[in-house]
Amino acid sequence: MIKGKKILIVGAGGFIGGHLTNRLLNDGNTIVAADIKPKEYWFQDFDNVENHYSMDMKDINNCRLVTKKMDFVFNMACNMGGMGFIENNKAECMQSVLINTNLLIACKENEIKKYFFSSSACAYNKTKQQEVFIEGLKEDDAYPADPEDGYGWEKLFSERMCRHFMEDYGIPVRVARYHNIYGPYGTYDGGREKAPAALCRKVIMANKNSDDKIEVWGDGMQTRTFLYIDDCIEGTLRLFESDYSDPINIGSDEQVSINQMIEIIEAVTKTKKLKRIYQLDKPKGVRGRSSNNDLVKKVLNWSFKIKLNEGLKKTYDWIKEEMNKQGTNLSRFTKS
Ligand code: GDC
Repeated sequence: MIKGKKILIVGAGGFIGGHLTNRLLNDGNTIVAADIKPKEYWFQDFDNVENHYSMDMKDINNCRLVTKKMDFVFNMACNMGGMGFIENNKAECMQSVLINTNLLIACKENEIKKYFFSSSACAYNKTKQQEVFIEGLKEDDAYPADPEDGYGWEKLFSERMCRHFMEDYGIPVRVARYHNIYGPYGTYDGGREKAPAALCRKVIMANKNSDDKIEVWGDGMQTRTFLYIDDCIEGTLRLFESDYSDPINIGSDEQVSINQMIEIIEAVTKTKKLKRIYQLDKPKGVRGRSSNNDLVKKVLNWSFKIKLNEGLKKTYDWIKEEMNKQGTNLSRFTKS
């Protein structure tokens, strides 16, 4: 367990960053938290943390300021979202390269002891994800490089920058390739939401309006592995404490199609079967993506625990509660 350390979390106002802040704080660390979002858009905000709201880490001066005297730095910050966002905002996604680059330079100058970079399954070669049910992606499948355009290229390039900062300057790095993380305190509307939150929201709305149908992007046969946030945080911290410095999958073994995910949501919320309206012109991303977890099981002795039915129920309940608070307005978290 990491305890008694001074830790900077960049992207702390975001979904994974917020949960990580909570955990590291509870474990007895001193946390400095920074995010480009203004205070009102942070998903989680803790009093006993040094919070830097509206701080743009693309500016190296900000990186230099907040990395001073830190033991560890977690870079959870990037301009991102689900397929609806990353397919239509490639230039914005790629600019996150400045966050990682400037942070690494500042960490080198301020002699940080260990650095974490949150990469993505979008770094994997697209041609290996063209079938509905694929073998899980192994870490080597990122090369030869042909990642998701925009967002995936940024992740792959930044992974490599981490590697070279370690090789050339001796900064220990840890890099996780996250496979579609979901759970409470994340985006569920406004355009950046990923499939689990979007589908929960749509089922909630159908129930609220006594509607008998929901809209689904694509034909619903596309597959993914989704990982619940608590498992993600546990895997992340185990990786951070390990001596493994190459990129590694943090994902589940539970590969499902989008249609299966909707069935799970209906089952755990006792919703009667909704008619699916398939929208074939919406962003679909790769046809099939799943995480091969052989390496992570071997080097971290870690595997996911929370199954989709449990995780989706918790996510659904949280989103429902938030939507009840908001009425018909956009979520208070969504800056649109
Ligand atoms: O958005 P996402 O969860 O991202 O979409 C998964 C699949 O669900 C896509 O094929 C999409 O078309 C389908 N889908 C069906 N209905 C909907 O209402 C909906 N909303 C959304 N968003 N999708 C719907 C993600 C990236 C992330 C991150 C992870 C890493 O790609 O967007 O930024 O890096 O990957 O695994 P996904 O899984 O394609």
